[in-house]
Amino acid sequence: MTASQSRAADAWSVRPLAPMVGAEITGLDLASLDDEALEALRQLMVRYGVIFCPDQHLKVEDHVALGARFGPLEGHPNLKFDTPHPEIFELRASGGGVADEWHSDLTFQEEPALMSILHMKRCPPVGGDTMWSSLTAAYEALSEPMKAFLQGLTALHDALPHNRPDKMTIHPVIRRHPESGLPALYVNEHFTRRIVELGAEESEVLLRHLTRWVQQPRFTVRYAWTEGTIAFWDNRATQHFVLNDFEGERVIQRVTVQGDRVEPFGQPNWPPYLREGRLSATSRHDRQLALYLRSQQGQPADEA
Ligand SMILES: O=C(O)CCC(=O)C(=O)O
Ligand SMILES: [Fe+2]
Repeated sequence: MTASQSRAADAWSVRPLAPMVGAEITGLDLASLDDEALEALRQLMVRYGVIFCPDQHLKVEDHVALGARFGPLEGHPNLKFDTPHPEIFELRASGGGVADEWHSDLTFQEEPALMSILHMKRCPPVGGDTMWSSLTAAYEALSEPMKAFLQGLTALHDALPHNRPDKMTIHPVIRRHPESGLPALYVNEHFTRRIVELGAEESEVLLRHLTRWVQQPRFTVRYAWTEGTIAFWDNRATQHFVLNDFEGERVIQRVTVQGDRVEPFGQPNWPPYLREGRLSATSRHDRQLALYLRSQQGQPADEA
């Protein structure tokens, strides 16, 4: 942090909540941040993966305006919400209906969200916590041969959870964080379907292992909300999960900052796995991958 940025953040108190991810920041007012303070906040988000600012109670317009200072905002590509502002994504849940599968947001897009800013509007007295996991810590804890192996691979992600399995893209399994330069393990159980360069059975076993690996408690933080808390998470280096364990109403509002192309860490270096020869009963396991690859070459999907 430069001297001028640290001045802006001097009055803040930053309390790490877990060794690998998450910090709570107090002593600031998100409704009146100057540019230096905004930059200091962004750097804290990159450093901690997710940061929480309690007692903010931002107005909707201020929430949207704050988000827009971090970059262009995006609405949700698949889900429609009746909210006061097109850039606000609002989730109302009464005893369930929350995102209780680990994910980074929107990884089925070529350019997945860079970060999200969530305002906890209403939360139950107990339950409905959200967890985050550090994908850089998850990567770092892998064995050296596994790290080297994964750097050569890419994975297919799709929007099946939003009933849009036709929306697909491929990302490197290990991504380089564009700001920290650190490698992050970039597969998640919600949107990642297939390791492109492995056979279907191999892919299934490896994805199961990796998506569970990132969920280990040692890589995570669990946050118990209070109303008016604003959270900022770095969607390039974390996954999150909401506990579906509460009674009563839980309302969040979120704005999402557009991301950019996912850069590989290392060099994906194998061709896609596509079996030669005649179709058979097991060909169905390769069908989605074949469809995607053909669509990229401009070939009609029905030939797969
Ligand atoms: O409700 C939450 O705590 C987070 C929900 C979620 O997955 C999201 O906003 O991306
Ligand atoms: Fe999410």
